[in-house]
Amino acid sequence: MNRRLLLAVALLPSLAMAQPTITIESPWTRAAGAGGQGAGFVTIRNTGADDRLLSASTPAAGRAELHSMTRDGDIMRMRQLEAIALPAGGAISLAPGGLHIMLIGLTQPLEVGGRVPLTLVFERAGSITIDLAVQPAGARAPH
Ligand SMILES: [Cu+2]
Repeated sequence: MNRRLLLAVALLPSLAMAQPTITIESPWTRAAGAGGQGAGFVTIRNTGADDRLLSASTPAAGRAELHSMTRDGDIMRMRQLEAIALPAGGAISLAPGGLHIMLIGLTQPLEVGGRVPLTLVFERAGSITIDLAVQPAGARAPH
């Protein structure tokens, strides 16, 4: 390996760190009472290599799980996922009726206009903490 190539390889990790590869857009949730359940919705844009969302956590709930929702006849079924794949250069929307972050055992009421911190853990990008904006109960979109 010549000297110039060696230098280029040595610089790669710092270049990779300089630019975040994951951005979170429109993070929101719905109003809910303490002790109940909530759902977090975000759009995740990945400008880097293939990545995966592995887990989520928030001080506002005892537990946060990655869920999918599918229609089975007249019944909507939720299923826990081990991870959500984020293809390179793609964007994944977590939205009502589909993928969401289930907030189980709310430790506080989620009040309209409030903000709920949520930490998302990615396989490559590491941890990212954002605030979910609380929308009225039954809202279908951030605004
Ligand atoms: Cu769910």
